[in-house]
Amino acid sequence: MNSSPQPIQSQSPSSDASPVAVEVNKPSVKLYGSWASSYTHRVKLALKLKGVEYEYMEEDLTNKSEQLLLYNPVHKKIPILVHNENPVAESMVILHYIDEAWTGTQHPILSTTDPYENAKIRFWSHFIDNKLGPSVGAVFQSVGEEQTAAVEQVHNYLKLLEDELEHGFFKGRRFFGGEKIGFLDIVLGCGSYWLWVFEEVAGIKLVDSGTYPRFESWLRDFEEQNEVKETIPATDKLLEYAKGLRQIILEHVKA
Ligand SMILES: N[C@@H](CCC(=O)N[C@@H](CS)C(=O)NCC(=O)O)C(=O)O
Repeated sequence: MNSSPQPIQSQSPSSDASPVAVEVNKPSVKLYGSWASSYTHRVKLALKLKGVEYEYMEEDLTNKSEQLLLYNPVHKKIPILVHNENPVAESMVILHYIDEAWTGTQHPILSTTDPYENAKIRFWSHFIDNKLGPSVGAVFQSVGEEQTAAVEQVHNYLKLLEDELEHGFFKGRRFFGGEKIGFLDIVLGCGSYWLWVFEEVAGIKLVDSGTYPRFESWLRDFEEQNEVKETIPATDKLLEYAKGLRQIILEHVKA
C-alpha cells in the first residue's frame, strides 16, 4: 500500500507562482485526485476560479493511499478536498463546500440565491451524473449492438440538454451561470471533453455537427476559457490514455 502520496505539484491560481513562495506560505488546502478524472477537474477548476491555492496529491487508484481510505472510507474514491484537516468528498459536495468556504472572492460558483434557479442547477447536475455521464461511459465500454444502443441513449440525453438550452430556464444565457462559468458549467463541462476523445477512440459520432448547436457552442466557449484550458489535460494525453483503456476493454470483451 502506498502510504504516503507525494505532492507532484503545488498549484496556484497564478501560473508564475514559484515553489519557494508556496513553501513559505504553506496552503492548508489539499486536493487528492487523479490526473484524468473529470471529477477531479471539477474541483481543480472551482479552486482556480476562486483563486484558492492548494497542494495537489496525485493518487494511484490501483494502489490507494492510506490517506484516501482514511478520508473517504465510504466510497474510497477521489476527489477529496482536505481543508484545515477536514476532509470533504464527492465532487458536487466539494463544489458547494468551496463556494461556501471561500466567499468574498469575485467568482461565486452558485451565483444566485434564487431557490428555483438553484433547484434547476441541482436537477441538471444530477441528470449529468446519473444519466448523461453513465451513458457516455457505456459507449466507451461496449461494442456492436450494445454500443449502438448506448450511442442512441447519448443522443437522446444531448437532445434533452439542447431543448433545455433552447426553451428552458437557461435559454439565452452564455453560460449556465450567466456571463461567468457557474456550478452547472463546471459539472457538465468537466467531462464533456470525453465526447471528442471517445468519438475518436471508439470510432463513433456522438455530437453530429449542427445537431445540438446550442450545446456545441456552449461547450466550445467553455473550453476556450483560460481557467478551463489550464485545468483540462491536453487532448493527445487524454487520447493516449483512453486508447489504452479501450484496448483493455476490447480484450476483455473478446475473452
Ligand atoms: N460521485 C463521485 C465519483 C468519483 C469517482 O468516480 N472517482 C473515481 C475516479 S474518476 C475513483 O476514485 N475511482 C476509484 C474506484 O472506483 O475505486 C464524485 O462525484 O466525486
